[in-house]
Amino acid sequence: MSGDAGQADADSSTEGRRAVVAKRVDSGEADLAEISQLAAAAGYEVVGELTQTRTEDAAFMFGEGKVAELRDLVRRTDANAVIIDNDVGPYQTFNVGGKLPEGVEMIDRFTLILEIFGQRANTRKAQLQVELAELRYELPRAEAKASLAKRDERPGFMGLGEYDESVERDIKRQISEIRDELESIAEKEEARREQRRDSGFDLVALAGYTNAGKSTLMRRLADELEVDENADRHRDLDTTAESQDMLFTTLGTTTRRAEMEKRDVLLTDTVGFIADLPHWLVESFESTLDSVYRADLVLLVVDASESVEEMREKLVTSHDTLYERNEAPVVTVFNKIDRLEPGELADRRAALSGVAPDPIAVSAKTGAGVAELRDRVEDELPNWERERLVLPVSDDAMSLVSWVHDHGHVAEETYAGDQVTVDFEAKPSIVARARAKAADLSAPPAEESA
Ligand SMILES: Nc1nc2c(ncn2[C@@H]2O[C@H](COP(=O)(O)OP(=O)(O)OP(=O)(O)O)[C@@H](O)[C@H]2O)c(=O)[nH]1
Ligand SMILES: [Mg+2]
Repeated sequence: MSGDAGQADADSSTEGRRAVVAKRVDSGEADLAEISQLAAAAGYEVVGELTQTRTEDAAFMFGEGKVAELRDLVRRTDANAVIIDNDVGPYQTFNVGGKLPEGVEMIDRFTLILEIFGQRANTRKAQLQVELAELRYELPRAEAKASLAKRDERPGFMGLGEYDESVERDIKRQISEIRDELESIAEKEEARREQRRDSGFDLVALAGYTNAGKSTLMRRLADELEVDENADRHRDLDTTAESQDMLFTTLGTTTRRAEMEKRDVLLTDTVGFIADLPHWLVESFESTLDSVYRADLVLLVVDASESVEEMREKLVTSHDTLYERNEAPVVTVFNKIDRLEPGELADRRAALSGVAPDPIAVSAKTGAGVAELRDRVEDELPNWERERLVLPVSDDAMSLVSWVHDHGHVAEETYAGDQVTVDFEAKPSIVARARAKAADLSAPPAEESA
């Protein structure tokens, strides 16, 4: 054993998940900040770091000398996992793994993210999505194995090739079963959204990178009440305490009511984006983002305390993700302005005006700017219609008036003689329904007129 163990404590008895993080880049300087945050989110203590700038080695990803260095670092730090922030192929995984001390796990960026999602998937939907992603990760590997085995096979009984083919078929069958179940969950959610719209709610979704402050902002804007009774029950890691400074604290969706000046809004918090995810992983979690894609308004939250370059990159990726499917207007929210000097905010606004034309600056933490954000939400939501109904006073008319109160914003309600007049604003669909109900009130009952 070498003596220069650095800060590695021999008797540290934490959870016992100790990881060395490593990354290779073709040029420039490899940045380990994000992979380290992801590792922490998965519950690893990062005990060592290693980077290399060189072209990819086909057999080892890193240069062979670097792999030897990696092995020494793993020994010195007593790590039991190596997390590599590169797209490591199966062959490379096998080769590097062979050079490492026995029992040391090899993890890449995608499997690490899957691990986090797996640990936190506490709804049926989230679990299905994780399973789907895992199966989609396995499928090409199983296919490769089956075709290799088939090639080497000798004629005869059920050979390895056939066995591997049946594994492959099994994966495909499971994938299609999970897809079906996810689809039926999505249909139920869509029905629920429609029902909420019919009740006069506007649906607003929070989107943005993980750790931007979406959940904190949600708590700031929303009333205490959580509306998702049990359909898609989800809790943050710790709902009562402060949000954690950690990637992917929110995985499922939470919807809460938020009262604006006039409009009743249902606010949905959801999973954050992250860069460089392979398409199979993104697609597996697509339905989590349905509440974003199908909202009436999207608040795109960015951490304004990051550098202009980081913000730009994240804004561009977010817009790409959103614009593929989203039709709702998007309002950009610069969050965490409590961390900025006043001049810095102006600089960021100017520098990013191309990707974020008219951002609202807030601090979810201190509440600064949140009132302006509420006003902006109301301005940007699709317009309401104004209507005036004159009804003969009766029990039915009174229940219609209270329905109108529940579903829209009543400006005036006046009684004159045996008539009541309600002057109100509501969504066009609500106005149409109120009119129809009013027409029913004044028309003679159907049975008698027949
Ligand atoms: N200084 C400061 N910190 C903030 C602000 N808003 C959020 N944070 C902190 O940023 C971290 C992430 O906040 P979250 O609300 O969990 O972020 P999120 O976007 O929901 O993250 P995911 O659920 O992981 O996607 C937490 O440590 C928050 O306390 C803010 O306005 N100012
Ligand atoms: Mg969150």
